Amino acid sequence: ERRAGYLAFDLGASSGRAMLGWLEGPVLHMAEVHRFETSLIERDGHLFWDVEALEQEIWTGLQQALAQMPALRAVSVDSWAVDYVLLNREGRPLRPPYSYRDTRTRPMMARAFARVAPAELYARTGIQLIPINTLYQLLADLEEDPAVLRRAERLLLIADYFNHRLGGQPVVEVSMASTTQLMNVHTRQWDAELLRAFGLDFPCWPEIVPSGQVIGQVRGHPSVAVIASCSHDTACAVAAVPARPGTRWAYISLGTWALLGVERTTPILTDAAREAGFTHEAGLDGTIRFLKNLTGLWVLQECLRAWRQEGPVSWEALEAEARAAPAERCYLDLDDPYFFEPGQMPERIVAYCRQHGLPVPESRGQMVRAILESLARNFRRALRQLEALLEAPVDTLHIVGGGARNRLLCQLTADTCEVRVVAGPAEATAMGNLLIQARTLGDLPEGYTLRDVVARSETCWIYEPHQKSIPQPATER
Ligand code: LRH
Repeated sequence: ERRAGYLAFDLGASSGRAMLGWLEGPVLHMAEVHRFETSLIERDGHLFWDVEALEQEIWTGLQQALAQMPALRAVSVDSWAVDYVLLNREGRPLRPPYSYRDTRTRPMMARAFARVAPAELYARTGIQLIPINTLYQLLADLEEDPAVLRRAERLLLIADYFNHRLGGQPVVEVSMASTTQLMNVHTRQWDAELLRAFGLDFPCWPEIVPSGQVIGQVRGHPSVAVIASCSHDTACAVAAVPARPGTRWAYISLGTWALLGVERTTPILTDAAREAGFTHEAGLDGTIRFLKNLTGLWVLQECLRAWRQEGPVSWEALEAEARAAPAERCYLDLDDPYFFEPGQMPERIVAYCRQHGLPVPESRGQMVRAILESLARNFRRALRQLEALLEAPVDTLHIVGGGARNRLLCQLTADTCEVRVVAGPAEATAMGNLLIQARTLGDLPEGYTLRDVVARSETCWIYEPHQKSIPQPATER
């Protein structure tokens, strides 16, 4: 039996987890108590999330957590951004929520810009103009099924919806709200003028609450608080970057997506920032996550998924093969919409190479190498753009999230970007979620910030550019 602690549900695009966390002095301990798939449903050519199944998994995870820790103090859900659930008066979904990978939003950016110029939209929201944003999804709803928006009592984003199902108020936490592209970057409230301009001024918009707020108690377990930590997974991950004061640091939160940027207190709402595709998402404590959304491990994950359908695949063996493969043979533009949809990824890569006159990877190892090198090159481009916008160089690049475990990618990133990489924690999102809960309840030890606790709790690894030796630990434990 464990002492009192917190439960984080971290919902990612391919899997969800329930992580228990508890503090011993300034050290956070964690244990995974439940893991499940976050499966997409394909119906009539469209992609939806199975929120009923996910909710079942969440209640199962809660039971497992309570069995191990009866004195559980709080729970909080974080998830990917932009997708939403429309609720009826009884609080049930009016339909399963669409996935942002659904193609229905493709024509919607052009439609939006006919009403509000991109420069104006960016000036108001600070959000990168990409088709996955809630705004463009809602415009698709308006065209296809306007009645559904009129009937909706409430719109909640994915993590906020599950916090509500657990017993929390039906609110949207600010880091998540910012990703809709309908929140004003200055006031951090819904932008009423934009809602009107797009014909989206329905009564379904919930209150926006700050990060780290108690929003209720778990149904059936009144001693367990429901906390809106940061509902947006990337905001939790950035909150848990173990950055040291005095360094000029940037981060990549590296999972299915790669979110590369810095933490700031003031926006950079220039044409240059908009044209370079930088976004201003809301972070913990009023910070701004000035970052760029890049394709992360998605293409690799899809290759692995395809290969695993043919038989068992060992990542260690693949990584070794990729290390041994010839360098810099082929660059894939992983942000090309061509790679955006799921399915047949290895075949699509081959077709892409043929189409672009690139040497076709001859083995899985070569394909992995091409993907990782292409990622590192995209990181370099984004990092140089970022440094130009900041008018200052970055000296430390933190890689957090699952990608921090990918040693070859960390080294290629250090080499290609010519920057020191500090890799870890791989569990940044869950750590951020858990520590925001702890802080909300006043449980962080005196004199320690959230980031201090992360740095004490995890061993991170340093990759210097072109280093030949094995990575060194960067720890303060
Ligand atoms: C990463 C993430 C990212 C969003 C995308 C939809 O999981 O939340 O920050 O842009 O998913």
